[in-house]
Amino acid sequence: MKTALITGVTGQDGSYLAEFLLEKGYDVHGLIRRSSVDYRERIAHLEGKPHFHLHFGHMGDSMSLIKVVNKVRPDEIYNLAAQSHVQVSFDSPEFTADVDATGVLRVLEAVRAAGLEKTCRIYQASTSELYGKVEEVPQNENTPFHPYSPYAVAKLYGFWIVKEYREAYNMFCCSGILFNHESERRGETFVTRKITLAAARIAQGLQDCLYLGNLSSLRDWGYAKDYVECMWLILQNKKPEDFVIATGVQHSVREFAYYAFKHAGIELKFEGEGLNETGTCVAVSGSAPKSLVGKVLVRVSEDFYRPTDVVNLWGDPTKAKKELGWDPAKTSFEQLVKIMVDSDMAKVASEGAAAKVRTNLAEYLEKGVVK
Ligand code: NAP
Ligand code: F7E
Repeated sequence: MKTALITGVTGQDGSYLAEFLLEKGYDVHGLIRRSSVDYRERIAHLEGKPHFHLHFGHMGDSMSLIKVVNKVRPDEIYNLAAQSHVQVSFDSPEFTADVDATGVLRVLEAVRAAGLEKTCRIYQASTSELYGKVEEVPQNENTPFHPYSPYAVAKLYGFWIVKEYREAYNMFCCSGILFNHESERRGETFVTRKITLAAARIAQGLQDCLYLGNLSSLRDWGYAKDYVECMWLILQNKKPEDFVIATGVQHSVREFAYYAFKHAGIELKFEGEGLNETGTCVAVSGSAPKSLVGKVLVRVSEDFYRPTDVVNLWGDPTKAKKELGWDPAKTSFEQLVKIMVDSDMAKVASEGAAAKVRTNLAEYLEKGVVK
């Protein structure tokens, strides 16, 4: 039985990866940080399983990482822990650098301190944000990096330190350069989940309007459940190498909103430009209230614009397809939107009025202010 350690196990990807590795017969260990509230919703269903174990630690604390790596002595480490929100990285740049950049170094050094550098394989959660202010479209493993946020700059250090340890110490450590991947478990302040939750709340009369930032921003969105398989495949490869993981299909934030609302029974028409663009309901179907017709349901707010925004991400997954046999077309964009909207329609229906309170809190958190 192989042993894996996942940092960031409570996150979107960590929870899917833990499920995936347990199904493969791994002994799975996860790193969690202490919090004043017990927020382990995404892994609650795994707790108590005989091959699932949790350890306290923090990416900013070398001693805790050394202790956990030494105790678990993993065959594989998946380093997924990060301050992963790009907007938040402008508000907390130093913390982001400590966790997302130096944190990677701490994990690599913990492996060396435990004397596991010859046996332990390490996956680093790298990101398409490295391409930032893109110099080529679509982006592949040879596209130059141009990071465009404190988050991306921190992740660039992570990418290079992994490469450096691979070359300097002959360690099997690799980066997956993953493009955006979403799911029903996505954090509520990332744009896709913010949209699917709002579509569900508006369709059920619990929210009046959705405020977004740059509607023209383009992303290559995949399904997180498909992407964790690739993390594993990267570590099963013969040679330690870096891979772009993407679907090869690009859509705008506006298109994501259009399809999400449509699936919730609300047909939107977008008009205007920039801050004056609006999305108006022109028809309804299913159980969506007829009173929505004619109402502006999507507006643009400057609050959600970023100091520098990455606007043209589009990945080329050819290498992963050829060398790892990974299928980038397993879940289509339309299926992804459907999975997320269906899940949020059910969640909002079960939460009722409480869903309204959560809307406000999520918006304030993203703006960096809690009123
Ligand atoms: P996520 O849902 O935000 O999860 C982040 C995880 O990191 C959570 O478990 C969080 O713990 C943990 N964490 C944060 N700071 C920590 C610290 N100081 N010490 C210990 N744990 C800490 O992110 P995700 O979407 O699953 O993404 C996983 C990784 O892939 C991240 O590194 C992200 O930057 C990267 N990535 C994501 C995407 C994407 O589209 N999802 C694309 C490319 C790369 P708490 O639950 O306690 O907060
Ligand atoms: O923004 C625009 C926003 O926050 C996507 C992380 O997982 O993927 C994620 O980072 C786009 C940006 O994700 C709103 O300006 C418009 O252009 O969903 P997001 P992200 O910044 O792409 C990468 C690959 C990671 O590595 C990260 O960890 O959407 N946008 N209006 C908005 N974004 C948000 N959040 N909220 C809005 O209202």
